[in-house]
Amino acid sequence: MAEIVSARVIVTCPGRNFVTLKIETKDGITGIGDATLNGRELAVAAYLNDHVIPMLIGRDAHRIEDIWQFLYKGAYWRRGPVTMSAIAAVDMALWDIKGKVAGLPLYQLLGGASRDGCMVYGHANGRDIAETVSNALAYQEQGYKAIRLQSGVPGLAATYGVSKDKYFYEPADAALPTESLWSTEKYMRSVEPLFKAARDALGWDVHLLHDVHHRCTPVEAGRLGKDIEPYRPFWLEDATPAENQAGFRTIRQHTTTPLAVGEIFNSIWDCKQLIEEQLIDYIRATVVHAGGITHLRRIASFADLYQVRTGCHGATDLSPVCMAAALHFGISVPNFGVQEYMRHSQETDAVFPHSYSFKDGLMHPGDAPGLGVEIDEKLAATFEYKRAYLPVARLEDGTMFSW
Ligand code: GCO
Ligand code: MG
Repeated sequence: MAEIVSARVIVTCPGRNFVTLKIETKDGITGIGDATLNGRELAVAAYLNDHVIPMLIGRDAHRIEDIWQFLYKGAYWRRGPVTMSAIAAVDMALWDIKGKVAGLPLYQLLGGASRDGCMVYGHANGRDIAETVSNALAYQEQGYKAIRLQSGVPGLAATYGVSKDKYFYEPADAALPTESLWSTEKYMRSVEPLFKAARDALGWDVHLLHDVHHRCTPVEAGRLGKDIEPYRPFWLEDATPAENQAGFRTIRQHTTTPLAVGEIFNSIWDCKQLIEEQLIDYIRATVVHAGGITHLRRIASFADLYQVRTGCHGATDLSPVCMAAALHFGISVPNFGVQEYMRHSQETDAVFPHSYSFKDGLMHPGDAPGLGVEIDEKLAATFEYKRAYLPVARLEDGTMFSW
């Protein structure tokens, strides 16, 4: 028995907001979990503080599955990003504790390494194709084997994925949502030339990815996938919103470009049909938003039956705690595909010292016991929470659209 004697929520903003749960056992062993839900951070903090922490005290930290089931079934209100992020934070912290008690890095408890490291993809973006391609070349020089390409669209003032800063793309940039204008027609004309220019400059020995960020209809996505097929993309991400899972049938009928989806999914039920009907190739659900390591492993096992591989979301709003958890998960599951790696700012890395590392395009979680990441609480306390929202998009006639 490793009795839980305390649990608390730490909110910090080292350049951006993060919510972290820290659980402590009677023997003084601590574990941490990421609970960050971009733009809705304090809802998860309140869910944990007001409704989860009182139920954790006195429980056995080793009973990870039982606590997961207790929090999921016991809430009566199932699923949803707030609930599932809170459960994920508890789950990560408990796996961290179990690893520390065992004296083993978490991936050893998950079956050991299935590969040398996790292939990650970096973000190359620019105001135009030339700038994006030159950034992509810089990633290639740093050893990245997979690179995501996002470029400004001629005729649109701003678009998803194009940063104001060369290295760090941080979309949650204002205390109230900024608005941008969107045109699918202008966008669709810009993607094929981007891939052509990238293949010409980078060659064929590097994986190229692209994120549509939910902005096409299924038939538009089918056309887009077909347009870039000659450049053999690794994946087309979030081609259309996925609430209607059957919508992906249309995309599949029109293109062999591999499809990835799921960064906003919270549960295996959000991707059941997509996986079962083999409508996607990569599932992007994450440790923090999809119920922790316990639930993400369930999703991965299910996906493996249908030759769907993992491709976890790894933007800057997922903290280094989530990144560590994703790498332990990724290095151990049989059907790993790729891991997104956007890199955190130096301030964030200082608040969350960690053992994971990047080398030759792969990342390794390191061999520190547990997750291999800690939180420097003193430093964290110097960065006060600052409300920050993601932008919204409207069509050129003012109609509200998907961002
Ligand atoms: C990605 C994502 C992010 C999200 C962001 C929202 O593929 O990395 O689409 O950029 O928009 O994480 O919080
Ligand atoms: Mg995305």
